[in-house]
Amino acid sequence: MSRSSQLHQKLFAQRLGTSAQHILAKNSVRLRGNRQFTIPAPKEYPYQWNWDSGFIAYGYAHQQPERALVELRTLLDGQWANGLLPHIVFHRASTQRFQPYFPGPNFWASKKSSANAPTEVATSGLIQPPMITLALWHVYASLNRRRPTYAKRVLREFYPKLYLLHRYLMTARDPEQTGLVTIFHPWESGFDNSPRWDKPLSRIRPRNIPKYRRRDRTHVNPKFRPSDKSYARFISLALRLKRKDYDDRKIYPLHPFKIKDKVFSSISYLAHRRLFQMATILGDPSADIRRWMRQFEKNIFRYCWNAKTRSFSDYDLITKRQIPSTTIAGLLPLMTGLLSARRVNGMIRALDQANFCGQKACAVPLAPSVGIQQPTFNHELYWRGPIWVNINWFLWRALRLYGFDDRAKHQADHMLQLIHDQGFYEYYSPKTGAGLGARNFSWTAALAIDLLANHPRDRQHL
Ligand code: 9WN
Repeated sequence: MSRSSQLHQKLFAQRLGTSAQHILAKNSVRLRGNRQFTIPAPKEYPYQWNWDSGFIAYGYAHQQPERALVELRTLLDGQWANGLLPHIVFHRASTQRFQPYFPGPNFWASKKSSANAPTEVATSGLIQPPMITLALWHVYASLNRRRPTYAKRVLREFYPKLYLLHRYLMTARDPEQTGLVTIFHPWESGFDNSPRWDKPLSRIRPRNIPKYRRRDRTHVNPKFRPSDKSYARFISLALRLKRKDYDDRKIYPLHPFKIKDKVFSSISYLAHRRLFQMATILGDPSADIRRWMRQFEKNIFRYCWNAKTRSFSDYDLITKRQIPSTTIAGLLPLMTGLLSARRVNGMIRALDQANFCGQKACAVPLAPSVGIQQPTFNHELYWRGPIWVNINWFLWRALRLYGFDDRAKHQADHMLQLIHDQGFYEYYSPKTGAGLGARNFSWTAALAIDLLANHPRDRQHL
């Protein structure tokens, strides 16, 4: 590489890294008692979201590990006594400072509904994938290089809460003991509006819903957001959970949306592995964690592998069938590292097809959330086609894991270039490459920092 192109790349990385740090700093909210959190995006998402904070902590970990710890500590302030880590924590400073959000703290009524809910802060009654454990491990690893004694103290502080969270996921959300997590609501998946949920959602007949006003279309173009029909079903499902006091034992027998989510479960599995490493370092490798791992290793194939599509399906506990849907999520269990070389190669080939924006079929060669040849594909509708940075980051990690280094580098280059050209958006159109949804989106910024730090060409800079 010539010196001038090296210099160009250095400047590119510096500029992008600095802008990303700037977004995280601007989206950061200070609370009392040394607590801080980062809103996912100004206006649209004014509180603390669970898996967002996990991704965000990855970004902080490189230069501000202490800030990463504060992010995760502040998230854990919302943890319930039974281990549930809510998908939104409504810190009071946010309520006072920002626009109203629906469904907000009064809708969820966490304190009134459940004795398990924290008394100091209001939360939602749903969960999200446990990125927190992966993020904490990432912060620990970076601290451990310089301050091993302190790093171990950090593990000791976080471990009991993380263990409680994993135990909740593997008991209340897996009474079948499959090692796969049951979600009760599409919002729990993080892939809220994905066609993965169309079929099970079609069973939901919204009734007894008090009048509500959607706020999610105030700050972003309404055509990017879910339809009113889907929204009514989301609200109806959330109300059913509240009416059962968020008590999993009451919910489980009759709840109409019970799905073993292949992506949530894959993230949980990776998180169990990190939890197990933490437990070993602390001298208490719990047999439970090992059991959860073994259950997943067997059952992800038993319940979710689909030989016809040669990818993974979600499993509907009500129909006792896989949910047929071909979205990018079908390839994400790649990240577990459990697949045979034959399966991996088949899935990488699928990624390289036009359907997933290979063969120059899209404005950028990054994976869209739904294949562009699928009937449900829409290039700008939330989770139904756009390119998300977190999904492509997962794929980038998977490519590295299986040794596809050049392919991974190519993926990282395109992600960074897209973010550089368009700005830090919530998602991007595969058709035009344009940034869509919320602007100044925190996890896009945080994962850009992580990509830059892991990217060979920029290793020395961040
Ligand atoms: C509902 C915050 C969250 C993400 C989700 C994403 C979206 C919320 C919404 O925003 O969900 O939780 O209002 O649509 O789908 O993954 O955590 O960024």
